[in-house]
Amino acid sequence: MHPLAKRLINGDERALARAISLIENDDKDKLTILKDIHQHTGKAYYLGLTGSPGAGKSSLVNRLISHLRALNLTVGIVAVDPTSPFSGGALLGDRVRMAEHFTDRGVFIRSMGTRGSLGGLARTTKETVRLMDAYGFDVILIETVGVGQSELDIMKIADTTAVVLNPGSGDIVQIFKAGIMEIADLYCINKADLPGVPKLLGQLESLLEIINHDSDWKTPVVQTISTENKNIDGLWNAAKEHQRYLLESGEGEKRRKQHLQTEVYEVVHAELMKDLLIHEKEHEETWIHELTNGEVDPYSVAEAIMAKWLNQGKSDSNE
Ligand SMILES: Nc1nc2c(ncn2[C@@H]2O[C@H](COP(=O)(O)OP(=O)(O)O)[C@@H](O)[C@H]2O)c(=O)[nH]1
Ligand SMILES: [Mg+2]
Repeated sequence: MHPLAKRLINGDERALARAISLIENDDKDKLTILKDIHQHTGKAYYLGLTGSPGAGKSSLVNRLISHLRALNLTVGIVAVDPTSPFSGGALLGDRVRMAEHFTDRGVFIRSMGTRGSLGGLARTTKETVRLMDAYGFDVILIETVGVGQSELDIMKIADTTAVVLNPGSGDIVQIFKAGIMEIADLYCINKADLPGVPKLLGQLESLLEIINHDSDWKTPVVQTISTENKNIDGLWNAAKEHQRYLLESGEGEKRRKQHLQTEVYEVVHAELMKDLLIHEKEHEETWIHELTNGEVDPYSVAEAIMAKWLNQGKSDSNE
C-alpha cells in the first residue's frame, strides 16, 4: 500500500492534506493512492450545497459545521468557490466566525482552486471527497457556486444536493434555466429575514408540483437565516430525511452505482486523453497544416488518430 494512503486511512491529517495536493497536481502516484483508499470509502454522507454567489452557502456551511460538531459528528468540507471565506476570499467578519473550526480536529476544510487543478475541477473535487471519506469523516459538505456544467458535474457525487436560494433575488429563473432543478433534493431559502419569502415560496411550490408529480421524494423547502443561526437544524433534518429516503427506496444504492460508473469513464477518458495527447503532439504539425489548408476535415483527423491509437494498443498488448 502507498505509504500516504496508509497514513491517511489511519487518521493522519497531514497525510490527508498531502494526498489532496497530489491529486490537485495530477501526480503520478494519484491513481495508486485512490486505488488503495477505495475500499475504505462509502461510509460518509455527502451533502452538497449549491446556489448563486452570495446566497449564503459558506455561512450555512459554517453553521452546519457547528451543528454537526454538537451532534458529535466529524466533518470534511470541500469548498469549490474562489470567494469562499474558507479560502480567505470573503469578508473578514465571516472569516473570523469560521476561525474556530480551523483548530478543531474533527473538522477539515479544503478549498479547491477553480484554476490549476490539472485533472479537471470536477474530477479533482470528487477525488478529494473520496479521500476525506476514506479518512473517516462522518459527513462531507461540498460547497459549489451553481453556475455551470462543471458544478453540476461535481454535485453528481453528492448523496443529497441542497440548492440555496434568496428571496427577492430572481434566482429561481436561473435555477430553472441552468438545469439545477433536476439535481435539487431539497431547497433552502436562506436570508429568510429579507422580504419576498412568500413570493419565492409560491413560485417554488408551483414548480415543484410539476417536478414531484412522478417522484416518491417530495422535495422539501426549508427556510434559514444563517446570520442568526436560525433553522440550521431544520436544514440538517431535511437532509437526513433525504438520506433515509435514499436508503429505504434503494435510490441511494442506484445513485452510488451510477457515480462509480461515471468515475470509471472519467478516469478512462482523462488518462487516455493524457496519453494520447502526449503522443499526438509529435504528429500534430502535419495534420494541423493539412487542416488549415482545407486538405482534410477535423472529423477525418480525429478518426485517423483514434484508429492509429487503437491499433497501437492492440499491438502493445500482443507483445
Ligand atoms: N440578511 C442575511 N444575510 C446573510 C444570511 N446568510 C448569509 N448572509 C450574508 O450574505 C453574504 C454572503 O454570504 P456567503 O456565505 O459568503 O455566501 P456564498 O457566496 O453563497 O458562500 C455575507 O455577507 C453573509 O453575511 C442571512 O440569512 N440573512
Ligand atoms: Mg461561499
